[in-house]
Amino acid sequence: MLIRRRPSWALPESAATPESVYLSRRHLLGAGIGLLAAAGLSDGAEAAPAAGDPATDPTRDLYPAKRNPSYTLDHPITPEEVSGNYNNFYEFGSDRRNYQVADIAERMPRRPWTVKIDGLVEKPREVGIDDIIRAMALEERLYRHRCVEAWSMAVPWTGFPLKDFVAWAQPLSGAKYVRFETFVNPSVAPGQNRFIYPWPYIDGLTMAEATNELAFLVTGVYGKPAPNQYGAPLRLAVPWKYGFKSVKSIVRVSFVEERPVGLWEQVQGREYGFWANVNPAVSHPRWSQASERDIGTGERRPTLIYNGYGEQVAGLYAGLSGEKLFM
Ligand SMILES: Nc1nc2c(c(=O)[nH]1)N[C@H]1C(S)=C(S)[C@@H](COP(=O)(O)O)O[C@H]1N2
Ligand SMILES: [Mo]
Repeated sequence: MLIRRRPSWALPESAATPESVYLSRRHLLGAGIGLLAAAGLSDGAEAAPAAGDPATDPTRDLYPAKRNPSYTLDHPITPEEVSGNYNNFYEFGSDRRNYQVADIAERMPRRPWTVKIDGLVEKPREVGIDDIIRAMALEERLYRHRCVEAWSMAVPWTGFPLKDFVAWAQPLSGAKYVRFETFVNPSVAPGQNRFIYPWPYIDGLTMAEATNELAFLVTGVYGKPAPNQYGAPLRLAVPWKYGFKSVKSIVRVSFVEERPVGLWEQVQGREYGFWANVNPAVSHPRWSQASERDIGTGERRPTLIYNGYGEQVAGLYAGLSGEKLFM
């Protein structure tokens, strides 16, 4: 079982490291270009990357948010230069390393950005992302993340509980699932020109899962607005499930009666199901899920049931034994 509610003095040193230490050389260079652009010293060539620069995020005054001490870790936070260069975000390509995804994602404009709230709700509407973020109380949580490909990381997300957003959206009683949808814009997301994938990226949760205290909507990471590769300006974090459930760059949240079929379930339903809860005892058809490689430390460690969050979420699945809960 994951050690929770540790006193703050027991946090690993990296958890208390100021943001400046996380800034990689590349990020410092990026900031320099941003300053030049702001001062009018550069030509138009720099304009495109600046559109995706989190340093210009209109909500940056809200960071860093206060850390919620209920969510801690028993191993070190993954350094930003590692997690920010190891990103599954197929809209921007499938080569997650060497800043392939990060560099392409940086071209995505962060504003204007709206989120459509529709389906079984009191009043369907389309809301500007800044209005949503400012309506919510931001907090920081240290969460583990376990990809179905057997790698893991631990990151300080900033955001707000999904259940607060659900309450704000005012779903009707007939709503059984929440469906999340990513933007479609092949002109900035070259992966969306690959027609083997049924864009947009979608996935979903039951209402009970969405209103569990662990389900989190992320707006920032490492104490600042999230860089695009993490799924700015709004992504999910459902840490007890395999990473593909954590939909990035959300533009639409729908409350529905029917179970959504996610992109990966559509592509390969035999390997990726709706529930996708982490379980070391249930292998992927092509590999074991018994252990995972920590991308920060490089260590291999045993995978935990519900990724260590069983105490909070196991009760959600009582009485669902007929379902494929772990794939
Ligand atoms: N829209 C979208 N969301 C996505 C993905 C994606 O390709 N597109 N990949 C998923 C997978 S497989 C993982 S492991 C996580 C990766 O999040 P990270 O880059 O913050 O580690 O995002 C998830 N959300
Ligand atoms: Mo993943």
